[in-house]
Amino acid sequence: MTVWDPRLTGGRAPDGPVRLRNFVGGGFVDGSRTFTRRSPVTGETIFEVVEADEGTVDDAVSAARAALRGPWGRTGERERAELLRRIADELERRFDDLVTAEVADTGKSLAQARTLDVARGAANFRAFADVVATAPTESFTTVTPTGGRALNYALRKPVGVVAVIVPWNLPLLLLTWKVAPALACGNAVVVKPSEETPASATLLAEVMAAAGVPDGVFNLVHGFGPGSAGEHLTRHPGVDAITFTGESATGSAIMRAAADGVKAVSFELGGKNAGLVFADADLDAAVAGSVRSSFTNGGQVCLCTERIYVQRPVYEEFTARLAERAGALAYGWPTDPGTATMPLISHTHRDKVLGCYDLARAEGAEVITGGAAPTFGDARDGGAYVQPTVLTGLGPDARTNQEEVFGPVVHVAPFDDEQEAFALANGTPYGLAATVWTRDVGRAHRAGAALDAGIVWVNTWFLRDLRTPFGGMRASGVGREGGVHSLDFYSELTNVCVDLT
Ligand code: NAD
Ligand code: 6OD
Repeated sequence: MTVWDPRLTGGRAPDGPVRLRNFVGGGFVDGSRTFTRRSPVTGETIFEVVEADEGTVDDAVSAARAALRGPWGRTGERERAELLRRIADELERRFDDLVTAEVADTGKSLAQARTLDVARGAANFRAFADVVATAPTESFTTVTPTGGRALNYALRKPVGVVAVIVPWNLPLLLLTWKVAPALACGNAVVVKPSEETPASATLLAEVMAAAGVPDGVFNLVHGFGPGSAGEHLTRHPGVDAITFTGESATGSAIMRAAADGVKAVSFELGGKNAGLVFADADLDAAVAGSVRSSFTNGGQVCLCTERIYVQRPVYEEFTARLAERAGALAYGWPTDPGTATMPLISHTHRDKVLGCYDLARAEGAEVITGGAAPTFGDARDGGAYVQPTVLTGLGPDARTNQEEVFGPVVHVAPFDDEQEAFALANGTPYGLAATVWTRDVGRAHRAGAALDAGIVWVNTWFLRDLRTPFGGMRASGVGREGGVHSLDFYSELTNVCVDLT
């Protein structure tokens, strides 16, 4: 794949759109049907992507099944851990190309693509190499009815062909977060990246081939969800398990498709995450942390806080300081050092987010900063930018405080005591992440117990240890991945019971 440098081209592909193809059975395959992808920075068409039809998806699943029947199906944990480390090495060798692809796909800053997205790609492979090489399995000695002894031990086996379906917000990070443990456990994968972000996944296929991943173990199909590659994959009888990150409504559709084949599912879904700022908090840290938690990646992280509740004595000061910092976030080209904002992923998503700003106003919100689309006077006016926005004045049941926006917007409201704060945080159908700012260590632990969220961060946000359980409760997901929890999803366990008498 040709990678081009947005620093030299102002976000445009120099020789017209780059063609991205599917990767099946160890090689790239073309096709007759294509779709295009526009740059979120300028609106230029930058990629022409070959859409996988039903036949291509079928070929990918067959290639994966064939790989499982071959030598790959007989590899041990240590051999697979070595392969994962070689993938991480190769990913680091292609680091700059992957950064370029990620920036082209999403419009995020080069600095973020380097330090978060692509760095985590390599880290994911190394982390699961360590996990699989060291994870113990259970064993028990059991007394038999005749007073003898039996030995029980659990064997981990691959689940089989795993479909990996991921969204557009952190494309390489989220894809490798699932591919790494799937391969660590000896599965073969068919991955479908978002139609919005096809480039870094295509480069990952090159990385896999160069690292020596056997043909058919990693397959890539491009396309959309319903009626396209996503649905063909989830309904395919040769797929054994589906791991999915994306919207809660899409999770429901995939669960229905998975029901027919009784396929295992792991879902990381949407959120409407709360931040709680107590009066005893370090306010400088709470303001800086809340700017990160609300506006990182243009607010397009499932873990972002879209609702902040602040204890009344510090509510006015916190809100004013947050709004000032949000209004001062630096616009710039993705390649400029210091760029702190980014376009939304697409013009469609920009229109949805601007619609949410209008809804908030219609519900009676006060817009403290932002609330519209910026203008630049250059090619970025063709892009998908919106202003970082801080709102106040709405009750907890307003749609603005209940529905995920997935953009750079946060609503701030006051509370009086801890019980009220915990109830407000828990007051949506979601349960992904919560962030608490306090100096009271007892309260920190009470928050961990009281908040209905898969992750509770105290005095920090998005601090990740890849060995920990990650996922959401209620409408935010099904199951947990991370560390040995990933091994649990990506393996089948056979308990072997041997009577030693
Ligand atoms: P989305 O659900 O629209 O799409 C995600 C993926 O699913 C894409 O590859 C898409 O093509 C595919 N898809 C869509 N419909 C499908 C169908 N019927 N069958 C099979 N595949 C289908 O999500 P998005 O807009 O790409 O991403 C944003 C959403 O993802 C937000 O809701 C966000 O909160 C969520 N998200 C959650 C996490 C998490 O870890 N909990 C992480 C990142 C993003
Ligand atoms: O850090 C991770 O492992 C992870 N899955 C992050 C998800 C971010 C959501 O946008």
